[in-house]
Amino acid sequence: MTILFQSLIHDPDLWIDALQPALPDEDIRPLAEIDDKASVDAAIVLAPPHGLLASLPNLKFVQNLGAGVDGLLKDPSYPRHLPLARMVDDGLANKMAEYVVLHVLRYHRQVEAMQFNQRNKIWKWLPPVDASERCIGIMGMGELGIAAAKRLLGFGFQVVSWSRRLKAIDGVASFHGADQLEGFLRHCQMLVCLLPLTPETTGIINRRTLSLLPRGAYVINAGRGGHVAEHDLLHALDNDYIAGATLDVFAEEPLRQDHPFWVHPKVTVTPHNAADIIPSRVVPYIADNIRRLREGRPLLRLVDMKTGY
Ligand code: NDP
Ligand code: OXD
Repeated sequence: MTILFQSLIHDPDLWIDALQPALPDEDIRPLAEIDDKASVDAAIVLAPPHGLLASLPNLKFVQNLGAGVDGLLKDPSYPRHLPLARMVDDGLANKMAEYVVLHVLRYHRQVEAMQFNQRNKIWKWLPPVDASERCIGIMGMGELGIAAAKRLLGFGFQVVSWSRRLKAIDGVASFHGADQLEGFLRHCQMLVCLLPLTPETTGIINRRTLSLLPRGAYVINAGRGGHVAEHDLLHALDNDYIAGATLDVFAEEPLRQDHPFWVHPKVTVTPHNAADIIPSRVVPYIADNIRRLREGRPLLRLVDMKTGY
């Protein structure tokens, strides 16, 4: 049987070269080299074209090359009965924690104000704020949220979190469930979104939830673009309720040329690169799951189709 490798952004040759030594007995091929769809029984994919996976009659297992599986599940023909593993990796979590720390510190240390002053040759002392006086809220306290929270605690920030189920993490005040969202938001001087995109979380950063943040709060979204009601965020930025936003993910990617986020003075745009995987780190996880599949052992890091993450 054959393993299909397909990715919208990764070089298949590079990945197959990395995978093959870990799975020497497997026939791993890029989409262009699959002659017989019936030969494929496992697929390693990132953002496959809609319909592709449903067209593989003997498919038994899907390994997503990312942590978020919303892109796969929005394909109406996606074969939801098959086991789907997502990417969970310390390297990815470290990268995301770096991204969160980078932008939290940028706001905390007023870097934008200093850059403005430098451009205008203004020597101005800005009063410092102690990290212990800033409260950072993390929405989505999974693999990535926990890694980010731990780093932020190390800088002395107050950290609060919001998840579906209660969390017990030293130093973090945990809020959970829809009923506690408002209480959580009221604490967040900086709101970091690391949620998966599901029907429950779509549009969760909207006019109402933004208005529950303290005036002058910042928003950092590295979850998915679909979490943000873009017009509501622009409105809150333009009327000075929200002080700034750092956005790595967008409803439509790449961000279209005429999108107001590109030029908005309070918005930092990054091109969906907060965290990415590297072959040397994740090949062992992928290979382990393929071996488990072959040996009929339980697969790891599976998505719960009921919750969608
Ligand atoms: P996890 O599945 O480990 O964690 C998801 C978290 O979100 C959990 O804490 C979960 O709660 C919480 N959650 C889910 N649904 C709800 C809800 N309805 N209400 C409250 N909390 C909810 O995911 P990861 O941390 O691995 O990844 C999170 C997301 O980050 C990915 O889905 C992806 O969209 C995004 N991502 C972005 C990248 C980038 O480069 N920008 C890179 C990688 C990922 P509970 O713990 O109770 O289940
Ligand atoms: C992911 C991503 O989900 O890179 O892994 O967005």
